[in-house]
Amino acid sequence: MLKEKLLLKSLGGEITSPPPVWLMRQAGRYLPEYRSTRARAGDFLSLCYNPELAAEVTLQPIRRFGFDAAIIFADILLVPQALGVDLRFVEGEGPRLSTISSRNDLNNLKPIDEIDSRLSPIYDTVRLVKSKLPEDVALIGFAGAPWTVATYMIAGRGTSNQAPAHDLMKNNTFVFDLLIEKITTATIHYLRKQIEAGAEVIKLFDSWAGSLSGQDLINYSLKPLSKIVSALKQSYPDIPIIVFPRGAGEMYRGFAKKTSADAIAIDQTVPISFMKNLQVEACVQGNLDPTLMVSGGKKLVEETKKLRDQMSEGPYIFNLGHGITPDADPKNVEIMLNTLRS
Ligand code: 1CP
Repeated sequence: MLKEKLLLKSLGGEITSPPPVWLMRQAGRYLPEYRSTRARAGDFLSLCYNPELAAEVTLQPIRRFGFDAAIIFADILLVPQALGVDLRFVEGEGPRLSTISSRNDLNNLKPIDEIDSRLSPIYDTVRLVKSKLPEDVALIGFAGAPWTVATYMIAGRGTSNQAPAHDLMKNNTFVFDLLIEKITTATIHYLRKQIEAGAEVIKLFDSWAGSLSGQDLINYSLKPLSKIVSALKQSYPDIPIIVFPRGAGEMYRGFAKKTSADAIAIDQTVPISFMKNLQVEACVQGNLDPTLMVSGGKKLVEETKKLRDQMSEGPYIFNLGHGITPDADPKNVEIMLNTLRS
């Protein structure tokens, strides 16, 4: 008989004790086994496009820690690359992309029906992981949200304030809107394929939502996310979706409902009392401070217990407020898990 997947229960609105737990960036440089597989692959992108090795690093944190979910090893910037953008990762610096600023740049992007020639290894990774995953562990597929992906396509790199994207939005709204539309369509296609390959949950990362305010947040975070959720729900009504408009602050309220997402992921700047209130509209995920995975100690145990206890009256998924960092200590992950599950 199939064991029940804790993550799917919470996403379905059930209250579970303990709550399901996984970590953003759970496959990553804080794990020696990841560093070793990445070295075998050569570089980060080669690892993403190698289904055997990408499946291996996806499964590493499951074997070591017994998380309730695995998240496919890939990156949000693979979609721009599939659309024809040049992409490389500079060691110690981050991503570098060819930029989009004009109608002509947009016209040079590939049509949606050509993106799978680049993305098909990711679907193979999904299939491979699915075939090897313990039966009580859920498989999460993901993509970047259109606004966040656009910030990288416009600036050509990660930026602290997303100024180039804001400039294009103001000075050439026509091109900006078309870019958002193009990414939205590509993302729907990409996520459908992940689901067909075996993804059981989808997460949408709007990592830079916090730099949008007022009507811009509605137009460029909420609306594209709603469009993606609604397209996926139309074809796959039973696949739960987690949205993460990081840094949305007060605007987290109503976000799950307005996008029709099943769960809302919350960053570490939001107080627990506010998070609790969101459990009436959806399942809530978050929001332990990732720095506690570096510093550990009494505070890690206290904050873990606080989240577990205070969030226990509604559907909840334990996670960090953002990705685990390369300087995190795997021992602290174990301390957190023992605290949560004791
Ligand atoms: O050196 C390395 O090995 C590369 C580090 C790394 C990793 C492990 C990058 C480069 N991406 C990833 C994997 C990754 N990225 C996953 C895999 C699944 C997991 O969580 O284990 C996921 C979900 C992402 C998503 C992602 N990539 C986001 C959204 C989430 C977030 O962190 O806000 C973003 C913004 C990216 C872009 C990106 N990829 C990598 C870097 C260094 C960055 C940030 C660039 C920047 O803004 O400077």
